[in-house]
Amino acid sequence: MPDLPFQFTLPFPGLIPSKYDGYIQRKLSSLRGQFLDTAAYEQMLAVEDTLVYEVYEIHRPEVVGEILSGISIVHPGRVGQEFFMTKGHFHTVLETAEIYMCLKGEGFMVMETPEGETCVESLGPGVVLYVPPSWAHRSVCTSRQQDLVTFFAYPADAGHDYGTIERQGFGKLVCEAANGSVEIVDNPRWNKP
Ligand code: S6P
Ligand code: ZN
Repeated sequence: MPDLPFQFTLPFPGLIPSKYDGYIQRKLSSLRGQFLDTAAYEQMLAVEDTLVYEVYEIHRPEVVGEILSGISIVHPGRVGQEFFMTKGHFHTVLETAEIYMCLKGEGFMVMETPEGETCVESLGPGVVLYVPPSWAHRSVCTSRQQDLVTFFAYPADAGHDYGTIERQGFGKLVCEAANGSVEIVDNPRWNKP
């Protein structure tokens, strides 16, 4: 844990924090059930358990008033027509918001409420996104070459509810269209709340 107050830098080009005390790697196997094209998923996984995204965290005590921040890096790739993405989650303390700032790459933040309202916002360098309290969120990398790198900050006591999204999915998917453009489509397998 750093001395207080503390600072860190996000050096170019990698943007990996100069100090961090948490590091998470999520591979294809940890996203089972989330991609629409299950045949493409199984085929890809049989070849390699590809690294989909990485998270660097600057931890703080999980108490009211503290803020946890870090860097999320989603790598380019697709499963079938669907772009690589994070698992996505609600916060366990539902009424906690989160700020994201995109530092590099191209993509989207897919969001939805417990009542099934959906919203998809585009991300690019310099975009600051406010994820309101109660909105589940998932970041998606749509660049074919570049990582999607975002800085995030949220209440340190928020916690993560992954189970709800694992069961119901998100209402919107981010896919590559036949002509190569990016399209947002309805998820036919969404278990709408
Ligand atoms: C945490 C925050 C991010 C994500 C990260 C990975 O509240 O939203 O740090 O944890 O982008 O996504 P996920 O859905 O695997 O936690
Ligand atoms: Zn979050």
